[in-house]
Amino acid sequence: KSLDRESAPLHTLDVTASDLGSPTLSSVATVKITVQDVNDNPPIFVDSSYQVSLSEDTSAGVSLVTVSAEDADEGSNADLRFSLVDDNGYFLIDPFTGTIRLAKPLDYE
Ligand SMILES: [Ca+2]
Ligand SMILES: [Ca+2]
Ligand SMILES: [Ca+2]
Repeated sequence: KSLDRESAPLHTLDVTASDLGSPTLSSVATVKITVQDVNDNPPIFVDSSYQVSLSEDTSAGVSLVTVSAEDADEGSNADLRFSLVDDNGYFLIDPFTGTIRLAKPLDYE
């Protein structure tokens, strides 16, 4: 059946060889099977939405919120970078930490 590294990264099989003599003689060997990762899981945000409220006199550079995501794969298949989808110039996101900062002053009006 199908393998899934995320649920079972290692399988161990014991294999017996038996002869047909009398008495029957046998021995056992162990086969260890390591399942290598493929990128079959997308990153999942810890929270699906975040809400921030700030006044228009907030200084540029202030940290507003830090988003966080997890990925069940391993190695580069789980190495995440954050970016803004609709970049209107007001906000910056740190690609490594997920911290969103105000890039320039806001104007409520
Ligand atoms: Ca999998
Ligand atoms: Ca992944
Ligand atoms: Ca995987």
